Amino acid sequence: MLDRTPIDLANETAEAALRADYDSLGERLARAGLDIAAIKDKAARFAVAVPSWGVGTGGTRFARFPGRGEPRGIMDKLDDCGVIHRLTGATPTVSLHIPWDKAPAADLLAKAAEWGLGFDAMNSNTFQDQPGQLLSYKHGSLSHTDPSVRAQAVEHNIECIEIGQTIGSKALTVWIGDGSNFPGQSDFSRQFDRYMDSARAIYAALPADWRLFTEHKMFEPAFYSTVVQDWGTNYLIATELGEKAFCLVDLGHHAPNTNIEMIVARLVSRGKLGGFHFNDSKYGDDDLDAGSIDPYRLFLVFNELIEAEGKPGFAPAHMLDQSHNVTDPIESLMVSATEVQRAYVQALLVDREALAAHQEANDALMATTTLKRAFRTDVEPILAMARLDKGAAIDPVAAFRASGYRDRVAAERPAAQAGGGGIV
Ligand code: LRH
Ligand code: MN
Ligand code: MN
Repeated sequence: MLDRTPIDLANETAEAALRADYDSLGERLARAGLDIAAIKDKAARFAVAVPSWGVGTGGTRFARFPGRGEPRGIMDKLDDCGVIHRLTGATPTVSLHIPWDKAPAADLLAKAAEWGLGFDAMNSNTFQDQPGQLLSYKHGSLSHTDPSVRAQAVEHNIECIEIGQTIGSKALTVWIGDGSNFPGQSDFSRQFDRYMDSARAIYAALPADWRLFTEHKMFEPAFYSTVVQDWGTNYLIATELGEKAFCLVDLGHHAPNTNIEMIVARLVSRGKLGGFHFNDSKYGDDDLDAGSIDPYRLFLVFNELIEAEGKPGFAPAHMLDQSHNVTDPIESLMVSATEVQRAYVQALLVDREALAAHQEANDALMATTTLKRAFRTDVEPILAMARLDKGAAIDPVAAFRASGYRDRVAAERPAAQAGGGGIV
């Protein structure tokens, strides 16, 4: 556990300076007609889910260098996720990956309750073979040429729904590695038809109050073509399946320079945006920390989301999906959750009336300046005050380091072996 004392102690030292910064920002925002308290309340309500697999040290296909006190299983992972939420106040839910996180529902619920956590979307896994698995996914899963492999993959997804129902999850995220490595290896149309048949079978098993998220990805592990390669295919899937099916946008799953905020706007306009896997990238699916490379792009995504706020049924799921190779995963996830929240708050500051007027008048310079003005505002005092109000940490990383949590779990959890590559 992580008791409150280190948080309170760290907060006591930082509180006076924070109050001064918050008041001064409040005055500045008031001059622009913005009420800082209302913005802070929205910031406090903002939440982003943590992926259970994110709290372990990641790895590349070349190597994995484990960190200290790596979680041994889902119970340790939930402890780490609990710490992230306690310090940031922004990550009340955890997204599980099956079968990595299989455990009795009562144990999962009890551990989550200790930390005040809930469960976000369930993630299925048909991109790896598991020990004891009957049929291999080497040549695909939901789109495999062999109907028995497809049936096995469908069954697995249905099992994920069933597990999710026992722990209060309300969504299933499906990402597949299916694709091809050589021109001619697969018939694009027949492969996609097979995928759709399988997806329909999964959709048919979806409870009435659940949503199905499908996640597109341009490449990897298949390097010539993937079955769900882009938002266009993803939109086809969600549209053909029905009203409970939505597209999930993982920021890292696009070609460099893709205008992701525009994809977001298109999906919003057709009511098919399901949610996000936030991360950042420079070259491909780098799974770098959200906001660490291009915070402006993250802001522009949130600019579209704020524009869409209030539309009927608009409730995109927010989740981090990143891999930590050189940092403490708990620290990275705390910083990333805060970066996502920061982009949200900055987007709240955009003067939308002025922006619309500049757009109508074709004043490109003033339109873009309107966005930049919001982006340039340092909203840290708002985020920190939202945390302080909740009893979370003004400075989560400083409080985490002062708490000694990593040393404590390093003593309890045996050191993991360094080894070959892996996706997480
Ligand atoms: C695929 C992906 C997908 C998986 C996760 C482990 O690249 O983003 O969301 O579930 O990685
Ligand atoms: Mn993802
Ligand atoms: Mn990914």
